[in-house]
Amino acid sequence: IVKEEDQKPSFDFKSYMVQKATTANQALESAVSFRSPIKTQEAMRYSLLAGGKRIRPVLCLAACELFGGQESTAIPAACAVEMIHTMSLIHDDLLAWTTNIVVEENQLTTVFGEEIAVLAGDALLALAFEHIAVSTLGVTPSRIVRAVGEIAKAIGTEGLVAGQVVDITSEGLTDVGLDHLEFIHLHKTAALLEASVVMGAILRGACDDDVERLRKFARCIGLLFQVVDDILDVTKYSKELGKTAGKDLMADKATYPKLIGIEKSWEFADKLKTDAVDLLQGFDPAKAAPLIALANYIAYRQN
Ligand code: GRG
Repeated sequence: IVKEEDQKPSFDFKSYMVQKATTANQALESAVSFRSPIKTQEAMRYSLLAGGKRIRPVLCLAACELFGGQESTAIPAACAVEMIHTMSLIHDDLLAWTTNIVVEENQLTTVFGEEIAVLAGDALLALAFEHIAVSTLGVTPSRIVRAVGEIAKAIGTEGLVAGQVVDITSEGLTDVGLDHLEFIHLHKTAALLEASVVMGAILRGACDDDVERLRKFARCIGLLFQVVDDILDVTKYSKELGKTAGKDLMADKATYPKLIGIEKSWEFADKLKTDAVDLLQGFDPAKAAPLIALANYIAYRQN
């Protein structure tokens, strides 16, 4: 796809990402301090502070700032989405572990064992809710309750769990169509991006119309994230002639390139990115610049 000059040249996306990710990392570090029982705390810190692009917290902060909010308003919610993201990766890895799929040496389950990994995931899930409820300051209780409702919906049977269930029960099926694939991605990936963005907006007091506009934006970039991921998988795979065990096991998995081909997958990605950017028209361009740049980043990233 042809890279468009959606970003204002004055906006330095790289510095923005570094600054917001640093804020998120510092807040996460102090949210999961050392305390007893030390084993679970260590495991939580090991997985939460291991790195990662921090896209979800940055989206949450950027959405809050779109409406003139401060970082401090949305930082507990931003940490909470990263805690949920991390716990979902832990539980996803556990599934691979229990089904004997080759796992990485530094994975939580390998380092701490299965029982501690389950508990660390559970504790992160609980901490996410505690953190939004207790640490969000200067925001009305009704906004906090709405934000909590959004994140809860993104996790359960209308969100991540639904996506994961449909994904695992589709493995090996030969008749997985586009609607089915879209359902999986909208729930497994887009739901948490949606909660991140929408919580940032709600906590700052955005009106319902704006919240719904941002919800659509987030769904576009969530799906975009996964379409690009599918394309990158294929392009990386064709470069790696050695083919790893993980990729071989994914051979049966439905992906956009498999269902519609690489070219149409790029066209779809391009449309999703354009739709996402269009949804931000009408907002203050300077304040919308970070979210537009994030959409571009998701579309053009290399990993
Ligand atoms: C949350 C209760 C609860 C259950 C979880 C296991 C499960 C149910 C869902 C699986 C969700 C899953 C693993 C989705 C994939 C999400 C995804 C796109 C991961 C990659 O995100 P990046 O690239 O990762 O943002 P980094 O490493 O940068 O943080």
